[in-house]
Amino acid sequence: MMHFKTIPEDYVRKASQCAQVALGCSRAAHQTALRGATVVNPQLAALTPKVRAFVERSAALCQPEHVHVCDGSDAEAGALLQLMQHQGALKRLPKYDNCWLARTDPADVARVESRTFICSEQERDVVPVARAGQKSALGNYIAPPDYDREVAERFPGCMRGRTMYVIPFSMGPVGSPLSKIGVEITDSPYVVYSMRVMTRIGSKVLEALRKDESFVRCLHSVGTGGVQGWPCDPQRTIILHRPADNEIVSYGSGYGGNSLLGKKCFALRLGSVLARREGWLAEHMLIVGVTDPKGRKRYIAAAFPSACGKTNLAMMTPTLPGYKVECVGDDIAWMKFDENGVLRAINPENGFFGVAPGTSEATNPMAMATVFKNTVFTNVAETSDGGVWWEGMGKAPEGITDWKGQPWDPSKKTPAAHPNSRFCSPAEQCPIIDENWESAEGVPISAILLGGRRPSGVPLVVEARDWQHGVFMGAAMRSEATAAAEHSGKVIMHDPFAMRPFFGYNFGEYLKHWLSMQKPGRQLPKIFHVNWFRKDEQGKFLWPGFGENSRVLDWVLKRCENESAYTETPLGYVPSEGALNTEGLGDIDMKQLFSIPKDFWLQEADAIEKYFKQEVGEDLPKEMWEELNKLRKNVH
Ligand code: SAT
Ligand code: MN
Repeated sequence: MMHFKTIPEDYVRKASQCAQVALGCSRAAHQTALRGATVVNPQLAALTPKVRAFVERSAALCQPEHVHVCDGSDAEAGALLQLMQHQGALKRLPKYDNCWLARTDPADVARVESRTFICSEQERDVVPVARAGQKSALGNYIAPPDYDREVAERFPGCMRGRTMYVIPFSMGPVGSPLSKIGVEITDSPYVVYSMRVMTRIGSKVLEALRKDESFVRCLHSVGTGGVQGWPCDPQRTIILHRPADNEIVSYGSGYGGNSLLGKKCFALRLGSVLARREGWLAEHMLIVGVTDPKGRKRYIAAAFPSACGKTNLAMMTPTLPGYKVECVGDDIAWMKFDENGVLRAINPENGFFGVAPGTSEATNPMAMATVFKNTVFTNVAETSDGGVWWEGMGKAPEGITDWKGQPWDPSKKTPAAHPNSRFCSPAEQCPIIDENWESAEGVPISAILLGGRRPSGVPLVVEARDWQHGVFMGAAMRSEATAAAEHSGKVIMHDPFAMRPFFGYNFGEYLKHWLSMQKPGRQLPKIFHVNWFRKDEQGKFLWPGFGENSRVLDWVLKRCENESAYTETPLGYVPSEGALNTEGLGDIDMKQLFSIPKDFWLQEADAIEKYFKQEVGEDLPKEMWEELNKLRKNVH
């Protein structure tokens, strides 16, 4: 069932006649759909009836000139690149192997949370009761008639003169019991190419659909407007989710999470709803494998908000001797307890859509070894020899062109690369990609880290006393705003479980779902809160971070085996003196790094209380009040 109800019947009839022309056209016409490219496109007849119905209905609505079903082949990718070069959407970067630069419309540079909505019959399905009828910080509700109206106001005829691409994609390895399938329809070749990197697409997915017909319908159009090479419609951008019908509709933006609908829209917003229904967890978490000097390998999942160093931790080069870190994923984890009670995780993605600025040989050498082939860079700066540059990469060479395509003047203090500029690279290129990263059953998780950017008051690492306390730590997470969304300034925002922009349903219910994971026979991972970003009074970071974070992982993993000493504090367990290996680190003010200022924490408890009351109210599980009371009592 589709939800374009409010479109007048005669419109749909006319549109379908027109779409019939596109859909019924000959094989030869399909071959020319990529304008001059020699691509043999799978027949539309190869689509399952449900996919075909979705395609026909979308074509009727959007009226594209051509329909192209993506097979995922290299020839197809080559043709897309050729087409985008021709359109001025991509520029080759001759310094590297098969690397490309996209410059967006300056108004389309990040996720737009204020224009992102979840639709359901009842508002309370989406937003906690305390926010009924008001703006909520934990999700935007849209009623079904409004959803239909927003679609009807934007989509009719929006693909006129364009090719409509049909991308069958799998989140997770094709065929894994933990994986899910989607079909994204889009008029953006940039989206097709990026989806090819970020997910598994094409004929093998259609094949899997013949065995199990269910899929998430994703309809996307960049809309009409924008600048040369980057069509978009920032004034009317909207991102809509209808979990009950497995449907995502996005209009007006070509950027990241707004348009690559497998990522935040499917894997997190719809994913969290599916996970709750089916008894698993869809989380904004990286996954890493850590091997200790004794050769023991454990996996850790970690939730940090966007642009807080997930990619850096996921690809860390440990400074502690004898340690090895391998990467399973850098952004999203789908996790489920298996029949032995072990929590198993897959990375549903196939690539990295990482923040470029700050990435360097010093901070993330493995990312640097990953991104200079087969990569699309978006909104980074360009060097005169056809390479890329961004803030934090090292000394700026002469003759840089900034992300807007203008000669860059370093004295003007405007950044050369946009702070949310990104690389989009295949995960398999990462030199330390884990051997089990595509394992169908997922990797076993020993510990879960939670964290954010907290310049003051929050210690380097704290272990939760138990599962319930860990869930409270997640609920109480806060972090400084970053450039990944439209928020500005350095405000400290509540960001529970780093999921604030990604909840697909009522946050109170989400917490209950997490609490319900505790069942007899399950090996619950230990939960820790970490903060690499604490500063001293002069604004200098107290902890070196990056590869030195392996020292924290060392303590964490030893705690998982009860091998290292801890001290109880009002916040939870911290390393006892000497238990955190700081050998060779030089001058670190451990006292300040682990201090728990009473005034700060009383204020923090007040802020959490206010947030819980205002945003969640009656939907908050009572266990969270218990934990908040404990925190207050402990701090006093
Ligand atoms: O634009 S994305 O949502 O893909 C990136 C992020 O915010 O993590
Ligand atoms: Mn993310």
